[in-house]
Amino acid sequence: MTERIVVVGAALFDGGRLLAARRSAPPDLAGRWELPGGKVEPGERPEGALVRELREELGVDTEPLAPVPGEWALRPPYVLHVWTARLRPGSAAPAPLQDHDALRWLTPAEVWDVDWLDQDVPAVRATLAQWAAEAHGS
Ligand code: DCM
Repeated sequence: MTERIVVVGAALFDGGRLLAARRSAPPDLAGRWELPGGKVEPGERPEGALVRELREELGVDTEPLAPVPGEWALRPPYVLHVWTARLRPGSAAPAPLQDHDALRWLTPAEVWDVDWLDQDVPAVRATLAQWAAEAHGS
């Protein structure tokens, strides 16, 4: 049996908005939007991978907050997990340094305005459910 490899995506929140990143590569994913992140390396914790990937791809300093319950299938052997995160005080603003060519901070009303990767859609939906629950104090 092939080992599964976790890709961790960030639900990065700032000022009540969620960051979406448009992929510039590979060609089959280019132009579609994702929760930015990447593969967890052997021996690495998912939240460590998240901080590393966001620094590499977006130049930001982030604090992981909590996992969003769920696991979503990507192309085998990859599966997608999501963690909420926020910018640490003093972090630079995110910039599309690697893998992306556009970024958007989405209000709750704007979340479905972007063309998310198919596999990110259920993950974004789960993130929104958690976001709504937090907003209502539960
Ligand atoms: N991926 C995805 N959704 C995300 C993040 C990544 O479907 N939110 C996929 C794209 C790649 C793989 O995971 O096939 C690894 O991502 P990366 O190339 O960013 O390391």
